[in-house]
Parts: sequence; structure tokens; C-alpha cells
Amino acid sequence: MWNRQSVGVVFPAYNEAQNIASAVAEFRALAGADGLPLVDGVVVVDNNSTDGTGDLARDAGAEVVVETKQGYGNALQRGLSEIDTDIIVLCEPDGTFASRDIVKLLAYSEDFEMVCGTRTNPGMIWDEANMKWFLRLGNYFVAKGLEILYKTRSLSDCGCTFRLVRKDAARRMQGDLFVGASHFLPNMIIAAKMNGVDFIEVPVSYKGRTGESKITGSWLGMWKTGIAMIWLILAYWPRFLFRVAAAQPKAAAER
Ligand SMILES: Nc1nc2c(ncn2[C@@H]2O[C@H](COP(=O)(O)OP(=O)(O)OP(=O)(O)O)[C@@H](O)[C@H]2O)c(=O)[nH]1
Ligand SMILES: [Mg+2]
Repeated sequence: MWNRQSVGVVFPAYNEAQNIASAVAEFRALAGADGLPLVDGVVVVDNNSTDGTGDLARDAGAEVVVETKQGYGNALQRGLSEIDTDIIVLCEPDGTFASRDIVKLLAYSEDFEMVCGTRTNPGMIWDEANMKWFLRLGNYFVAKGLEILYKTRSLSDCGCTFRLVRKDAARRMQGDLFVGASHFLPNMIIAAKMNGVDFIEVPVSYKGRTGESKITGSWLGMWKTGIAMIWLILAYWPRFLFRVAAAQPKAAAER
């Protein structure tokens, strides 16, 4: 619980047998200043894992939902619609994020409906992290493109899963979430902007992962995801402009 609001964590998981149990346990063990648990529930969205990820997650105390539509975005969308806590936190169960950083996101949830982690502060990137200069710059420039075209608040990372969204904001955004693949995160920012969900970025630690990296760990994966993000941002922009223009006469009429 955080300020009498329930907190739930969503983990998208595809063959994370090496990490899932410790990730679930770590988040469930977090306690607030009052000594009570911070996290009320963990939902693991098992995305057709073949290595027993689902059973391990269940044994560690998570609720497991099976999503058969393959893809990181499909898994996160399913988690967002399944979980029913007041505050929803998305994270990866691969050891790359520090569970204690949830407190940083929660602190800003008092003032913002969505709080996004950013992994671009060099002081918080661990040596073994998959965040060398090229990936860091790529994340930064794609995020800046998103910020400029969609007139968002300051953005420096377009690919950080560790983010918080309030349940009512997530429900408002749902109709504009459609990316099932690995470039889902900018889709979430666009959906937030389209539905008046105010957000802010907060620096979080980024560590090295155990087990196989499935998205940006290879050059091919990194390029494919980067290009898909850029394409999404450019292709969706006319629709965004149209929505803004269509909303203006209504706003004027309301005055
Ligand atoms: N690639 C992939 N990941 C999925 C899928 N479904 C869920 N996931 C999860 O999405 C998260 C992101 O994938 P990672 O392999 O960590 O990729 P990454 O974060 O770009 O790379 P690292 O920095 O090495 O962690 C992991 O927790 C996966 O288990 C899927 O269909 N494909
Ligand atoms: Mg990862």
C-alpha cells in the first residue's frame, strides 16, 4: 500500500525461469516506512514460456496470467487490463531494475498519473548493463523526437519498462494501446498524451541481466526495435494532429 492506495506490479515474462522467482520475491518483500508491504500483488504475464516460468512465478507468490499472443506489448497490455490495484507498476523480471526504485516512482505518483523511469543518467547505469553509449544515445534521440512531435513533457528514454500508471489513467489510455511487439513503450506515451494523462520521468538504476536478452541484447534486435519505434512515432503523428485539431472546437465551445 502507498498512502492507502493498493499497489500492483506487472511483469511480462518470456522464458525467465532464471530470474522470475527472485524478481517476484524481491518486490513482494518491499516494505514501507511503517513496516507494512508496499506491493499488494504481483501479476506475471507468461507469454508462452517453455521453461516453467509460470510455475516458478506461482510458487513465488505471483498471480500468473497466460497470454498466448506473443510479444512484449501484448504481454504488458494484458497485464494492464488484468490488474486491479489503484497504482500499477510495470517492470521486467530479469534483474535489470532495482526493486527499491519503486519508491521513486511512487513518490511522484502523488502529482502525476504516470511516472516513467529513465535509464539515461550515466551515474545510475551499472558497468554490466546493456546500455552502452550507442543504445543510450538512440534511446535519447528517439525520446526527444517523441517529445517534440507530440509536445510532451521532457523525455530522455523511450525504452524503459519500469514505469507507474494509475489505474484510472490506464483505463482511459486502453483504447489507444495497440502495439503488441517490442516497441510498445512509445505507444504508451502517445496514448497518455492523447488521453490527457500527465507524466514525468524519474532516473532509475539499470543493471546487467541474468539469462538471455531477447530484445535489445543483439544488434539486430536493437535496430529492429529502434526502427519500429521511429516508424510508430512518425506514422501515428498525423492521427495525433487530427485528434488535437478535432478537440479544439469542443474545448472552445466549452469555454
Ligand atoms: N522478447 C520478448 N520478451 C518478452 C515477450 N513477452 C514477454 N517478454 C518479457 O519482456 C521483457 C523484456 O525483454 P528483455 O529480454 O529483457 O529485453 P531488453 O530489456 O531489451 O534487454 P536487457 O537490457 O538485456 O534486459 C523480459 O522481461 C521478457 O521476459 C516476448 O514475446 N518477447
Ligand atoms: Mg530486460
